[in-house]
Amino acid sequence: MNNQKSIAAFKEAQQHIPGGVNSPVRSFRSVGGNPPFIAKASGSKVTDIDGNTYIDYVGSWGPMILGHSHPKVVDAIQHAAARGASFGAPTLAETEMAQLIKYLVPSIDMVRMVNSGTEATMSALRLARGYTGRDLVIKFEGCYHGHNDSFLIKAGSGALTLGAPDSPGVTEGTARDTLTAQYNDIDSVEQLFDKHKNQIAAVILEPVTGNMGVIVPEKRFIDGLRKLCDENETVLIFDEVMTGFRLGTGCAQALLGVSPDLTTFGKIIGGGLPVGAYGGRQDIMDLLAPKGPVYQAGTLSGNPLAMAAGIATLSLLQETPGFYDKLENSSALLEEGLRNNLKELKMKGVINRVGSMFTLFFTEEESVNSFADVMKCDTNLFGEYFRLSLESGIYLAPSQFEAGFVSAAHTREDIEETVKASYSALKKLK
Ligand code: HOZ
Repeated sequence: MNNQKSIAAFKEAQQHIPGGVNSPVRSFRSVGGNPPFIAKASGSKVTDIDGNTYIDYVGSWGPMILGHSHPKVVDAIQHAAARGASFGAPTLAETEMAQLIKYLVPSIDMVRMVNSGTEATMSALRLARGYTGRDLVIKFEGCYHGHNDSFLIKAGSGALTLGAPDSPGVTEGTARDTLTAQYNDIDSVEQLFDKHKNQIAAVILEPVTGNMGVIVPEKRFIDGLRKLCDENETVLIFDEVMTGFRLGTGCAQALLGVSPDLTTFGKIIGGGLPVGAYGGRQDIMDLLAPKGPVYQAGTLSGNPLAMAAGIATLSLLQETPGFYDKLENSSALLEEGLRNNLKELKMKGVINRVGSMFTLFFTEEESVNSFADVMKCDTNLFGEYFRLSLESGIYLAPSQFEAGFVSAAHTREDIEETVKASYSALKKLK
């Protein structure tokens, strides 16, 4: 595979952008090799500046559930752009987006648009603190909620990938206000509630994790969180930036049968454009300025292009008959293929999948249900697998601690080709 142009581009980028990238995992630092610089994308595939085409399971880290450059989304963006890129004033599209989210997610009474998932979680936490008059927040080790100071404590995703789960630059005071518990371990949460009576403003989690790889919450855990938050008048925040509209139109909360008090969104609701949102119970959301005293604002919030792309995407998800069934079928086919590969080659590994989110963990363990399990994975082996996959035209997330995403544009042929390439890569690793 010729990647000379990408190699040169990365070298040049490193002269001007820290690490050559605008988001750390993209640098391939933990897996080795040179990141392909992407020139264009269509459907299930991305093409780099050297002309190599890959079957893409990154999907811009989640937003591209319809596949890249879906004609209806492109059309919506083009029309919106022609009417004006940004006004800093109310538009009809913002109300339409809010109505759509409320209609699809029953726990949302009111919703506020922002520009990224990071902004959404940051604002939701401030609101929870304003509502409860308390300072402390509980997050889970390995969960990632964007790069706000409060959440860069034992964080997942790029922070974990690059070995910096607790970032320098976060003040001691902020770190003190963030308590960490263990995912899928309700007792670890209960202990924190016992120790910090009437001081915990919020519990935040990825209801199905993606940022330490895919982990499914046990029923006792997720139901237990709801109960503990109710008993302690603490705000339960589901960070559905990744899972929102990925796991169904009702998001992970519908799948799990648990209603959070607040939910954060991003990715899919922007159809590939920068976006975020947070919403939930009326009595909490009413505290937001200008109605209430909790301040949050943004020049580009509710941006017309992002609203147009998001509305087009959400509309297609709910209007396309059997959309999520088809996605489930393609994803199940991929899972089955990967499982068969491991079995045939007599190799150890765990595949976790929920709908179109999946992770192949390189581990000797029988299951991966916790952060401790994730930490037992062989990241060097993953790195080798990643590079071999890329070499054969399969573009996976460049970290063991991330989810892969299947889109509606992935065909049976794409999946079969992926399974075949994965077999060859695994065989070389034996
Ligand atoms: N940390 C992000 C995914 N969990 C990566 C974002 C990006 O590099 O675009």
